[in-house]
Amino acid sequence: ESRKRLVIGNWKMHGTLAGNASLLADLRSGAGEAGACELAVCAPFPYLAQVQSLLQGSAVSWGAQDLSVHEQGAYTGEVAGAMLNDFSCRWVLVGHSERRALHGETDQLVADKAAAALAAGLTPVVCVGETLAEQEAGRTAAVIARQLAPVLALGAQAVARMVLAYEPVWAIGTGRTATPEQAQQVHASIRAMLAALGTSQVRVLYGGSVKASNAASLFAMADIDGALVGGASLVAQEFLRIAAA
Ligand code: G2H
Repeated sequence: ESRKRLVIGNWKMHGTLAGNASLLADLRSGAGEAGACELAVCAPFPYLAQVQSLLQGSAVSWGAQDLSVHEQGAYTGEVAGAMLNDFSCRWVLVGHSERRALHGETDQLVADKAAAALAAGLTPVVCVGETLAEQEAGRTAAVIARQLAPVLALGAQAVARMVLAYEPVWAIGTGRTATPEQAQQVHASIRAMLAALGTSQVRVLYGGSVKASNAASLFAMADIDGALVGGASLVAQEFLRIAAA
């Protein structure tokens, strides 16, 4: 009945073969401490084979940070969902604010990528969040609703197989975290949209400067089902402490 906690690390464009090997070994051996929480890492494409070989059979699952909306073809530089499947990815982030802001991804493209992920048998982690200017203008709820509209339009059956992540852009990598109450308010509004669709079991993660020191107070909120963790996921003990929270 209740939604299982989920903590996903987003390595972003960080890592080396040697550094990953020690991080992954520490996660592998420490993952037992995660308890009732599911744990996963989303690594850069070139490292997926390494992640697969070092995490296989452990309590930690893995995924990618983006995928192409296309199945295959003349799309230089793109990576298809089926390719992620070849490396046993379970998850794929879509619509991270850095993709939206730096790569011009639109709400519709993000929804199309979520659909492409589902078609490939992957679980999309659909990220939404408002900028500082939008928040200050009191437009948070409207922005989240606009970003989610084409995703929810995919229908209840599709949405039921997704994970959502709320990441206020002003809290990403800035050290500024939304207060638990601020985050909870947005999560509750997302939860209401999901309930209207009849998908109450979808997990909604919080992201934006989550650390071991603030994770417990965020996870205490009724509608926060876990976290999408950037910077703090690059340090094994910090990441494991977030999961333990
Ligand atoms: C938000 C988050 C991970 P950080 O982008 O997706 O990053 O925890 O570094 O703020």
